Amino acid sequence: MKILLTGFDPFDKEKINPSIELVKKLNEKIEGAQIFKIEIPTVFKKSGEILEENIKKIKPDVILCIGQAGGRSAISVERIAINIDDARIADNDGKKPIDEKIRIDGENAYFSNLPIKKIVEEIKKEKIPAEISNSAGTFVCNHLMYEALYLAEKYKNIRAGFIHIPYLPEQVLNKANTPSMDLENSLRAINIAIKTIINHNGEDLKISGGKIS
Ligand code: PCA
Repeated sequence: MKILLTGFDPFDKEKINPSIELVKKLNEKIEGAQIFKIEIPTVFKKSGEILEENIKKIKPDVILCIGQAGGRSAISVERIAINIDDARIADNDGKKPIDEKIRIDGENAYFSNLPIKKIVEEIKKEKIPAEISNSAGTFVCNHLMYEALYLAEKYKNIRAGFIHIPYLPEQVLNKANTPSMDLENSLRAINIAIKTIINHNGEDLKISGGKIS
């Protein structure tokens, strides 16, 4: 099994992005699966283009994208990506699209086809906070997740999804009341997620990951 794993470069005045730090630290072989690591720039259009180039080259069975979600306290396994770019801040190329469709010929949204509930449960079993997220936002992470699922349909038989991780403790030294998670725990969580993906076939768990609002 080939797993394409992506992390982002730092953005929004941060010096570090835990997603790429974590990707670099993961083993290149996990339970027999080969892990191919790619750094993706936090740039709307380019992120999808680089992903597609690597899909053509590597022909992965699974695409797992990791991103930083500043302000979130748990590992968040994303359920859905929507067909819209709506930026509050500029990407690393200075672009700030507002209400632009990602793909004219794409669906309004795509659901992750990874076992998202099972992943959350397995991470929690190891005493690491994890949750389903019902929105990956409207910035570059949502864009990349949307592209991953659009391209998974285009290139066939690819499972794809996205996991957001919190800030690192060193990123919140001057951000009062902002949660963080150390790299060791995020790394353990993503390892568990990958093992769950490798060993899973069939239906996801039927347990709630919903929210009232
Ligand atoms: N997080 C941003 C983009 C890159 C990253 O790591 C996001 O959540 O959209």
